[in-house]
Amino acid sequence: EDAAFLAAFQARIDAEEKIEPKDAMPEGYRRTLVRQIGQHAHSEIVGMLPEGNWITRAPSLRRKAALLAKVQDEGGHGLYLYSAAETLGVSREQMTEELLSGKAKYSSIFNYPTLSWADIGIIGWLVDGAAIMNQIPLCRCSFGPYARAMIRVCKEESFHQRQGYEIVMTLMRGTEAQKAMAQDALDRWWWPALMMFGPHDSESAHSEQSMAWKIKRFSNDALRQKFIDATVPQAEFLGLKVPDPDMVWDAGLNDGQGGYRHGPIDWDEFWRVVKGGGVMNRDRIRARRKAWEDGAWVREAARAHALKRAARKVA
Ligand code: FAQ
Repeated sequence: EDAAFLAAFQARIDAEEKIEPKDAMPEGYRRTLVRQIGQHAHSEIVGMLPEGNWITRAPSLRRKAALLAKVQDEGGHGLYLYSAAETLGVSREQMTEELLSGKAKYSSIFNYPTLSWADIGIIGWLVDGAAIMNQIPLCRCSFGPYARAMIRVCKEESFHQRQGYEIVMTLMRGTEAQKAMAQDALDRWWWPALMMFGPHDSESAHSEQSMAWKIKRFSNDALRQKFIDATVPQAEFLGLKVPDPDMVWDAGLNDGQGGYRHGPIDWDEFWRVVKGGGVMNRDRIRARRKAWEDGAWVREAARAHALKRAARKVA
């Protein structure tokens, strides 16, 4: 790739032009997008599992219907994202094999277990809340198919966030046991939710180049900070305590607008979970492998049908 090509490409990015699948693009740009969109798709699909675990145990028909719809939405998000990645010349089979072999990552958050009904409320509120914070800027990503997929995804995520918040609000209006269940769920999910935004900027291998290419619009730390500042007042409103003894309001943060300074994040835990050592990693991959193997006959039937149609056209 010569310097003139790279400069011309960067000029298109700087002019806020969208890059489309058939456009010439640097190999690194293509690779970064395949990696990020593929991992994002895997996260949506693996992300169906923790909440899917509670569909049969939802406390009412109304809760069950909403949870079922939410989990189905996540499946849809995964499919848009696999399709967006496929426009870059990678197949769904390849991406799935990379997930099952452990080569491709998915979000660390989905390696924690869902232990009580309150977890479903807390996941909607925090995990979908964090996902929205990260994905709204992706609607302006320089790669057209990814940016367009994110618009619908974000609308659906905001419904998910509200259904989660409403579950937590209901619990907080309930008995002491229900309030304790909500607090326990917040205690377990708070730190993993902060880890969703990725390592600190100083440790983030891809951020600088991804921001220059306008794949990412904000750094990991900037988005984490926005999430904390939006979420702490919501916890206060609910009557919940954020499990961070070091959290303080700092009037100097955010260019003097003020914000919440957080305590240290346990990055050893983060990397352990990312590398496969979380409580649920093996279970999640086992479930995905079973789904892939059980679906083999559908892929074979679709292939046979396509071949038959093609043969009929020739004849
Ligand atoms: N977990 O250099 P960076 C959802 C990896 S929301 C695991 O900072 P980058 C909705 C990273 O891949 C969750 N790995 O990387 C939902 C890289 O490793 P690599 C999904 C992580 O890409 C809600 C290495 O660390 N959302 O699913 C994590 O510039 C409820 C170095 O990191 C997205 O994927 C992590 N938390 O920034 C579904 C959003 N963080 O690839 C169901 C799109 C970092 O070199 C229920 N992705 N790593 O092997 C992004 O915005 C970015 O990829 C970041 C990471 C911000 C996640």
